[in-house]
Amino acid sequence: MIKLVLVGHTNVGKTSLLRTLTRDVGFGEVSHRPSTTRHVEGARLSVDGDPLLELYDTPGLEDAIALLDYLERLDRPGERLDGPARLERFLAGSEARQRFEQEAKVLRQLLQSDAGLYVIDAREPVLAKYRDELHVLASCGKPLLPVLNFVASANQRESAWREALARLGLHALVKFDSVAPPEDGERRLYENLALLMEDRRPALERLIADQQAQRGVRRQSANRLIAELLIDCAAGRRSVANQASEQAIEALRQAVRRREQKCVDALLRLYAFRSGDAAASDLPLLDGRWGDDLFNPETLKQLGVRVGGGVAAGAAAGAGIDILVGGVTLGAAALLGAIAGGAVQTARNYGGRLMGKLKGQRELSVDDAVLRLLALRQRQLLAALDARGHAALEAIRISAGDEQAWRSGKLPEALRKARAHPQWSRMNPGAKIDQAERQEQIESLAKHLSVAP
Ligand SMILES: Nc1nc2c(ncn2[C@@H]2O[C@H](COP(=O)(O)OP(=O)(O)OP(=O)(O)O)[C@@H](O)[C@H]2O)c(=O)[nH]1
Ligand SMILES: [Mg+2]
Repeated sequence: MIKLVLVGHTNVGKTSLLRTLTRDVGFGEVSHRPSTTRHVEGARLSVDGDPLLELYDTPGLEDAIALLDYLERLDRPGERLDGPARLERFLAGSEARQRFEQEAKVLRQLLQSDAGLYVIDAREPVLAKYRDELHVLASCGKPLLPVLNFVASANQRESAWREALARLGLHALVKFDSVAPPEDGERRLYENLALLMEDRRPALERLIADQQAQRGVRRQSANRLIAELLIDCAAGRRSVANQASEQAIEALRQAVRRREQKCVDALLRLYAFRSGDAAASDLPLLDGRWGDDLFNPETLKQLGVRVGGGVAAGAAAGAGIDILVGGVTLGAAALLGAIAGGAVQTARNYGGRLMGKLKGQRELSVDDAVLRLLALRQRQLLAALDARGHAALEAIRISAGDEQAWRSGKLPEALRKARAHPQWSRMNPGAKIDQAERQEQIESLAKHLSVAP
């Protein structure tokens, strides 16, 4: 097992980095105030039940200049101690329990570890206190890998830090913003560690491979969750008398809203984020919920979703479809599936006889435009979760991607099929969600979702 310790000045984001590396939003305490972490605390990463890596968070260093002064005066006349020997003397003395108590905790932990990650706030100038800090840490005789945090910030000073670190003999360095981590950030971090600890390379490579695999599995599961949402909504129906009441329309809308929320919650859980983490003001995702209503025509407009399509075509063919405002369609049962799916020809072939039989029995269903909107929103949420570090405290920010295919292109075949299979929707009474054909369509739609348009 590899023991790794996160060290550095106070408030540079050590606890934040640990949260992101362990995907644990609940680890320790993170705050903009200095000296938040007061004790050493660890977390463990395992692969297939084998513990591979232990990560330790430590209190931030505050007074390294005074500590370095003190250490340099520990040598007795005629004596020249090396770094670890001098630290040993320091840790055995009384100052390690008094004035330098916090610093002693950090140094003890580093001495017990295989390597240290020296976390840097890249926005800071390279001050004397940081150089002294590095000097003290380096005297532990353990490999140190500097990690530049806050590199997503506009006023970061990467080159100044690179130069200063090189002068101290530290040439390897990784950039890792723990709030917006780069996609290959963890891989690069562990690869750099493997260069510093050749004998630990196999374990580190296993960790890298496992994290890559997990990322793939997470994306796959996410696409399946979205596919299932879309199938449920495409197949969702509410039977009504010939005239749809406001109440029935609202009931269908509510069912769809609830179904979408279930998908949002499941995605947040899958990515190990809490819905509370998403609390914020002016964002589409409020408190883990979408603020813009799914059935507000303005929402469709904002996302550039085409309204009309299959349903309008059906209506033009005179097949007894009424388009109601706000994303709900009223049509004859059975016909609805075929028409909403765009198969106008099929609808015509039902002929007068069948139409007569269905008289008085009509159903509400959800418009294509709403399906498009659902797909776009969940895909945007997924992209945001994929790029989010577990140290992020701000609300999840959604940015609109291009996604022209979902805005106005042809909808995937699976959704057209689902239109004709009300029993595929969890939102309908008597749903048969275990049907093999439903599963097949969900898989095919998930695959469609996984290839970026
Ligand atoms: N924007 C941004 N903020 C960060 C990043 N890393 C940490 N923060 C913020 O910086 C502040 C300090 O983070 P902590 O993780 O508590 O820092 P620490 O080094 O553990 O601090 P102490 O325990 O007090 O020594 C918090 O407000 C974090 O949200 C980052 O990469 N980007
Ligand atoms: Mg901390």
